[in-house]
Amino acid sequence: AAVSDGFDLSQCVREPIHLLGGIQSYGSLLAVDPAAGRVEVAAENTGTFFGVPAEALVGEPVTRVLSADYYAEALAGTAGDEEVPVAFPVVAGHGWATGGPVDVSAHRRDGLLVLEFEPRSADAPAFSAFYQGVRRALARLRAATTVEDCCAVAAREVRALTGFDRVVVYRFDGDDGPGEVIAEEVTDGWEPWLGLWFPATDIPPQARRLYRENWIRVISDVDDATVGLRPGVRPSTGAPLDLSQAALRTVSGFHLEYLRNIGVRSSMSVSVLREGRLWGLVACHGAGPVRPAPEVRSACEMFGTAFSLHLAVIEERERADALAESGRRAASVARLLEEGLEDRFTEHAGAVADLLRADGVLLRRDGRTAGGGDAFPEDLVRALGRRAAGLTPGEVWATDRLAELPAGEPADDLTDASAGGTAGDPEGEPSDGPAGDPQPWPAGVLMVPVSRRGDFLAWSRRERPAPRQWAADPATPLRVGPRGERLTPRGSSAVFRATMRGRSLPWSARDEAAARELWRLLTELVLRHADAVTRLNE
Ligand code: BLA
Repeated sequence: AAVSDGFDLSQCVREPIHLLGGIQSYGSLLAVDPAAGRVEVAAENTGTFFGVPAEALVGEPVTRVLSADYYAEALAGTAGDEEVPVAFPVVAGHGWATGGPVDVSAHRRDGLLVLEFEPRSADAPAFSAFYQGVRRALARLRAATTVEDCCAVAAREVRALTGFDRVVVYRFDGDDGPGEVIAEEVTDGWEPWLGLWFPATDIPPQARRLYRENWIRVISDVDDATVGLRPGVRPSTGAPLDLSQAALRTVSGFHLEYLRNIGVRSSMSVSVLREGRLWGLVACHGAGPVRPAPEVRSACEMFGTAFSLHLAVIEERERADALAESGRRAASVARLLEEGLEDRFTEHAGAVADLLRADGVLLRRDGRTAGGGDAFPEDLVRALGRRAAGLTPGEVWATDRLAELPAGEPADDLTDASAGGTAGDPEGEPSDGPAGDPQPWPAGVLMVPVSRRGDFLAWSRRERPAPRQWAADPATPLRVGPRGERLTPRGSSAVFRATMRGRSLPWSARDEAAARELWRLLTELVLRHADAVTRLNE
């Protein structure tokens, strides 16, 4: 577990955020056993909500506070499908302290019917006006043709639907990685976050898991006093009611502290998924408390789904275009190499390297090498040769962090100097660098084996040049502040620049495709030249 300044970050990872046993106080909650129609769990504010205290409600028929018609509607609306929640407005019943209309949201969880009640605020949008907003948001999304456009539209339209002060599109780097703000719409006077990276620890893994399942969450007021549930622990399960899908779910105290420290009072985020994985979030912040009506939340959730689907379409198209383009470029590079592979390879090394936007390129055949750009250190060439011998020709192997490979992985044989038995290992080959002075390895390598004897074609990349701008030191993402266990403020005013040490730009699917295509064309080329065939397959 990472410990920074006395705070144990593993606490964040262990916190079961779906079982915190509390809700936000602007609403109330009842969980009903659908077979018996009796309340099994009640929020502790039912007294002020329905005029019946929680302890008097548990075990009672739910129809004591909710009309039989409304209850039947909630039951029927969620019957048969545990995943799909329903929402509808009701008129406050007898004895209700809220007065006026109340929105009810219902879903099934843990075998119970979970009913959430929110007083409908006077400024909730009228259907017609609201529907126009949703249509417009979807139309603009449909018109977006690039990932960047798509994200810009998402930030703008979610802000228009909700009125939050800041809306960002935050994209993750890997499933449990840090993330970058790639689009933003923000109120004048707020510091811009566009381009900032935030440490992975800001959103722990269990939160990411929950956000894959439940696509929206609202924090109405970071200073709200959480309302407990009764019973806090359900006797039948030995655990608090599972609030994974509850709109009123109270959130982690760590995260509330985080939000206070960045100076916001309310928050909402919508999941963006790509092939079942959490690609990013549309994250929103407000200077004051908010209470988005259920249909506004649904609209944002629906927009998030449309955004996720549209993103997939765009990414697929960009990918197909890039593959076609890299195929064409590989073909033109292959033509340059038509006669005399080795000689031509050195002559046109620049073009071969450019094909993958690499810094160096190397072809190793029968112990001889040809190439250009950044030189491949001799020990790396040997190690790659051993690696290549274990792969099938044409099978791409790549890493953007050569130095970080775990033991047992290629680094093992990449650093093992004793494998002298590999066929064609060119011991004593002249090296580019001074003898005895090992040259630094590149940060990333992509390799395609061209024979089963350790011949290969490889590209290298240097350490990624551009430092990331971090909103907090990624090495010490959390520090205890003057008031105890506080997460330190972050934002553009304290930008922390750090380069990802020892990592190159990652190799894309397009890079792999281009490498494979060049390998295929070269193999064809070599096969066409009888003399070369003997050389390649001797
Ligand atoms: C949750 N952290 C979150 C969420 C976001 C962030 C968006 C989802 C909840 C929400 O919508 O507010 C973080 N918000 C960000 C980031 C940006 C943003 C990175 O706008 C940048 C644009 N957080 C910490 C540390 C811990 C931690 C050190 O910084 C652990 C101690 C925990 N964050 C944490 C937890 C949750 C969370 C537990 C889940 C909250 C919940 O849903 O209950």
